[in-house]
Amino acid sequence: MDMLYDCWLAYGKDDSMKWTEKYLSRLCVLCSGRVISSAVKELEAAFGRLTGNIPERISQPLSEGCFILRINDSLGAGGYDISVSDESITVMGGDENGVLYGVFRFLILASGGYPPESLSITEKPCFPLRMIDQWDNADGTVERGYSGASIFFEKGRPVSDMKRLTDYARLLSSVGINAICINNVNVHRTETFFITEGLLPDIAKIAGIFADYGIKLYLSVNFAAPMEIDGLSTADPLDERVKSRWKCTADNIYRHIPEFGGFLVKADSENRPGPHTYGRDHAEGANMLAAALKPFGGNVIWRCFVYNCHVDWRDRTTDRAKAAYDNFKPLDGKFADNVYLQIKNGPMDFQIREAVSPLFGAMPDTNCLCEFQITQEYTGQQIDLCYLVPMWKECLDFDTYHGGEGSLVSRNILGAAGVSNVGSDRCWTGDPLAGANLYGYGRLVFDPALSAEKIAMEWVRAAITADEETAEVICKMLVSSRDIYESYTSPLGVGWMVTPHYHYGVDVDGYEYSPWGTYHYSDRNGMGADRTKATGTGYTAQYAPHNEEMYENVSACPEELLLFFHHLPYTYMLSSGKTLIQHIYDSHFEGAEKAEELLMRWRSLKERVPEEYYREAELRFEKQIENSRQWRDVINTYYYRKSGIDDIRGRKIFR
Ligand code: GCV
Repeated sequence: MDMLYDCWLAYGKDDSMKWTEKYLSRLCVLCSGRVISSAVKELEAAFGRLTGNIPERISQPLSEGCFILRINDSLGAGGYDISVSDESITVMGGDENGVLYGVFRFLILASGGYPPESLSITEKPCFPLRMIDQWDNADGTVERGYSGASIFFEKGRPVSDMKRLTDYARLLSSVGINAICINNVNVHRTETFFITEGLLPDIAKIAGIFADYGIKLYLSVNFAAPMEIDGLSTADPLDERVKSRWKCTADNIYRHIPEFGGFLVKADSENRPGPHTYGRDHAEGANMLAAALKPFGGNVIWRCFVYNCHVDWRDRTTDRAKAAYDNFKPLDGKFADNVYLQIKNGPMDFQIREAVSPLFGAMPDTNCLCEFQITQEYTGQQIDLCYLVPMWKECLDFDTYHGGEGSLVSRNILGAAGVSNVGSDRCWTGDPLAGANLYGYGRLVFDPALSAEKIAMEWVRAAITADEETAEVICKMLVSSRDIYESYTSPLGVGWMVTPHYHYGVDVDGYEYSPWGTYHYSDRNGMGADRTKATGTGYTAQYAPHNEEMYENVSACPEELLLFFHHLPYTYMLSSGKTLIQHIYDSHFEGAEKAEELLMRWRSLKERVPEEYYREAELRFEKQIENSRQWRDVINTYYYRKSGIDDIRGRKIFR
């Protein structure tokens, strides 16, 4: 048994699921298909782990213990029902995927020590599209990857060993993921050719592995491919030659991969090509690709992460936060029905705290998806502990008020895409505790009503220990970790004080005079970006009236976002009775203390968690402490020097 590698599929890591042997010894499979075969393999693997034996296959349910699989359409796509009785366990799925999800759900909970009486469950996915985006490059690197090399590509080609990919497909489908885009949205030269004859057979092998687990494969494509591959002089989406090239491309892809999902596109963003070059808009660009895929049932997923990355910091009228809405809102209703807009959770870029993107709910006549970042680019890079489910949940639960009270983001989207945190490291995610984010992403987008605590607990019990007391401690560490990270990095939603480009560690002014549009505007009197209509960039007007008023009005603005929306004096009094500057000092001192407590709490578990887990995580907690101290001292010194105001508690601030 290799617990790091097994992640949350560590069946038999202790005695918790011994009671299931009686059922797993006989499998009665009353449905068929490639995904059902994967469900059966999983049950066989679990039984093999527990007993060393292979289950018997029976054609009729028996009364002395058996495991039954069947399909019942009424449960809906991806839905399932698990029922546990003295005689049998039945997993019914609304379709093949539903059966597979039900099997995994049962095994994960049973191996986490959840008792039989709690395992009779009926669930169905909230969204039809539950996607993972890899930012993997053909040369084996991973953009913003902190877990080793790519598991998809090496030396310019797709990998040939499918073992690791099969296990990845198992992990993803076990939490209900049904789509994956396997290459980086920044499509470089080699990856541009993934859609051509030379590479499609290899891509098709990968697609087959994922299809066995009910997961459709997508590719990120280069909008300028007709020029780069076919030598056309243009990539204009309205040019007939361009349209025809994409049609041939789609035709050829589906010949190799009948279950192909479609294209993911980053266009006119961060120097990537796109329709703007030809005076066309995003709808014209996306619809052209959508028309090529439509006959085969494919989709275009078009990213809304579009902004000017060459702004002049002197220009106070431009606000990067406004860009996605400004670009896409006017196009509502103009996209084809197989186009999905992928909107980042916040209007900037995956900061530890941002407002929720104003585009959610603002495009009622367009298919929208929410994009989350599971890989911890700005949130600790799988060194600092940062369980992200609470943040994603806040976004899905956010009331947009478009269409009246109760218009939650989760009701305005058809799915989600999460940027993967996985690489070739033994434990998949660099920090083994970051496995909670991958698991949590899948669970949350399957059912946004779940609490972050419940998800964390399920993961800890399945992946680390079913011992409730130990699991409780780890779960609390996870659930508090986002607030801790935030407290020593980004006061009150200001963001962007990270080391430029690398994005780990503090550099308060690193981005302050850059072309990226990411400023905190600190001066000797105060700090924060004024995004109000009254005196600032007018970003608040992109929200429905209820939210616009809340953000516009400094006393109604949620405190954690104060500096995201307002420029305030250091002497501004917060509801806690502290001044802004005192809050900054306190939060950074406390954050660094809490980072130390994390290590202490982890050390208290030394004898109670598997050794390999313990070691990998301990190393990272030690680094987190150093990181948090550096943040504390740099930020506190910086603001002391700017403001000249002392810490009322007289703690050590370097002058
Ligand atoms: C894949 C940020 C990241 C980039 C990333 C980009 C995006 O800017 O730093 O690495 O590129 O977002 O989401 O496209």
